[in-house]
Amino acid sequence: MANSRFEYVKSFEQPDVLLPNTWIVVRIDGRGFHKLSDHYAFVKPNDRRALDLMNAAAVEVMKELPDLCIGYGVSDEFSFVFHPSCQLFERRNGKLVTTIVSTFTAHYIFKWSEFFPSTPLQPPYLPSFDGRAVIYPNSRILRDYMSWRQVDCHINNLYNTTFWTMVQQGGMSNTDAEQELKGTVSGDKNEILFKRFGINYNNEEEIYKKGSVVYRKFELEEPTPIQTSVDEVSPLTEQKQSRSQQDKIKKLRRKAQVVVDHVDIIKDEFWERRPWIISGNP
Ligand code: DGT
Ligand code: MG
Ligand code: MG
Ligand code: MG
Ligand code: MG
Repeated sequence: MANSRFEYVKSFEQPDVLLPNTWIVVRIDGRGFHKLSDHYAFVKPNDRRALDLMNAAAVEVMKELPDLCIGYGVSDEFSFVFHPSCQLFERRNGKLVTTIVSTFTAHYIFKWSEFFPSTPLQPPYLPSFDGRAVIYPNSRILRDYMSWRQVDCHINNLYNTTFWTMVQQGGMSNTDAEQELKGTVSGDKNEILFKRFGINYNNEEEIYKKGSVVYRKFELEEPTPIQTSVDEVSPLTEQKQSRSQQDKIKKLRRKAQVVVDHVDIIKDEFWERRPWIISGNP
């Protein structure tokens, strides 16, 4: 194999290593899920089976990749976060993204029948996902990224809930409902839901309002104030960590239970109660 006259082609491969000591977020998104959700008759605006299936696939991804510290999912997308200390695949962009995308897709398809027992998958409506990696230089910005996705979830869900209530319960046409909602703010939508349909948006299910967070659970007595700079000062300590220390941490992470929560990740409390997510230890 070595040193054949063809081997020069190897030099065409370009490096795609992501910057060291940065948070890596791989966000995947279902391809053409608008059509797919129609074909399999997903409940509008939220299909609990579809969301539970996304979460089940995400849990498997977290279990297979102990370097991941948290994931966040809404609709047909999921964001997976690697800690700045992550060295998986020498931090190669292509390797990280394709591994996440294919592992997620494999589990999504494998588990489909568990969540949709009477609706078998059928080509050409087979689920597939695209993915991209983005790096963030510190935990503040990483948290702003997570907050961005959760705010998006809230805004879209309030809109979709109001829209589909006007159509399904109010008998309005899609066009009329869309027209009436144009230019409205959150308060207006809450009022339409409450005054016209007796629905208090606050009582809607948390999974729809907040999306889904997946992370490893370690017991903790009480909240610990976050050191915002912990991930900025860690590279030296990371380098000093011995091989056996790193292996020990990996083992702990592998053993830990992966849980799914539907909670606020914008405020400090979530992160203060689970300091290991930002510290990466364990
Ligand atoms: P893309 O991502 O550019 O390939 O195109 P889509 O069609 O996947 O569009 P995207 O990702 O912007 O929007 C997600 C679509 O998936 C959206 O049309 C609604 C659909 N979807 C996701 N979750 C649910 C659900 O729980 N129920 C229903 N009925 N539809 C859903
Ligand atoms: Mg997309
Ligand atoms: Mg999509
Ligand atoms: Mg999407
Ligand atoms: Mg190989």
